[in-house]
Amino acid sequence: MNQERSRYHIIDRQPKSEDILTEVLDGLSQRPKRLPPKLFYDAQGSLLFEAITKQPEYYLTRAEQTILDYIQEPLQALVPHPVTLIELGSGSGAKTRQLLRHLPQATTYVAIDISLDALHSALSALSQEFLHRQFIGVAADYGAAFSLPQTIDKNPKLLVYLGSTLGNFDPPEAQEFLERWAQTLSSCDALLIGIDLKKQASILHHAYNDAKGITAAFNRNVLARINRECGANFPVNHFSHHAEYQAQNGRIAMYLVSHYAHRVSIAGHEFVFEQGERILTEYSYKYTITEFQSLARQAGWIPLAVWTDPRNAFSLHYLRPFPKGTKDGIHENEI
Ligand code: AVJ
Repeated sequence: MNQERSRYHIIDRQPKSEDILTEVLDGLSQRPKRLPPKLFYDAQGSLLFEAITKQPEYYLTRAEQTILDYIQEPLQALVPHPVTLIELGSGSGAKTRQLLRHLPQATTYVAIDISLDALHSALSALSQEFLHRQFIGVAADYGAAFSLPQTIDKNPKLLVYLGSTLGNFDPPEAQEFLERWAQTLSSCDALLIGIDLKKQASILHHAYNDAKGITAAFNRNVLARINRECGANFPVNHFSHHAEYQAQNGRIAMYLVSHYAHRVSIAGHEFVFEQGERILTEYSYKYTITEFQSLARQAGWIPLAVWTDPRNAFSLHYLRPFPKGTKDGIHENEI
């Protein structure tokens, strides 16, 4: 192994335990009780998510990687030279490796992820493989008001948001999120985003109920994390994983179901659980290509290209922000 010091720089704006506690108390005070999906990704949760992506039922990651491989040439041609890649929710960096290979014009790579541990392991590996690029990590909640680090260069930017993570937002939130980035970026910049497609309910069901129970462990891990970080006493093994496709809303909904009636105390606050009561831990919205494109247009983006895998399971979209001062990408005086 090359012992050379890896060349990357990390800015730590990770949410602190107090922020996590506030969100937990807030979510559990709602009816139905809920917990935000970003809490899944502590060190253990990030590893469990990696394991999910390797399960035979979880087609999303493989389908997206298939698309990334097969669009190498058109993508390289569409993306500006040089370009700074900014990736939201970079996770293990497996797909980033593919992108960096395909995009020699990407001189700088900025990874933004909620997990500091995941950032360190991804950036140390990537920076040893790609010696002539600049690597910056930002440990932050990119869903909250987020600003890019001042230190990044003035190159055009490619915002990368893979894995269909946009699906964690409900459609109005997703639109707001996309609007915010359209405002932040300029019309020379672009967005590459992965979106899971609507499909047969049984395929979706199995993807979120894998036979080995990795998704169940991932779901329950959030309670273990809250016990550890917020001084709570959830009986973790007395909650079961439940995931279902709610076709009327086009989403997977994931819950933790309490086996019996009990009380949980969290930093001096008490929460009552009925037998069978559910905590909503995640939505994962699915779109058709036209549904996503119209959402993106309403948020200020022009869809320029879309690709799918051979099974039409997953889609990858390339978009650019409308030029500023225009609506629908058309100058007012052209209408
Ligand atoms: C990382 C949000 C894209 O919704 O499929 C996987 C998370 N949850 N299995 C998804 C997840 C359960 C995943 N995203």
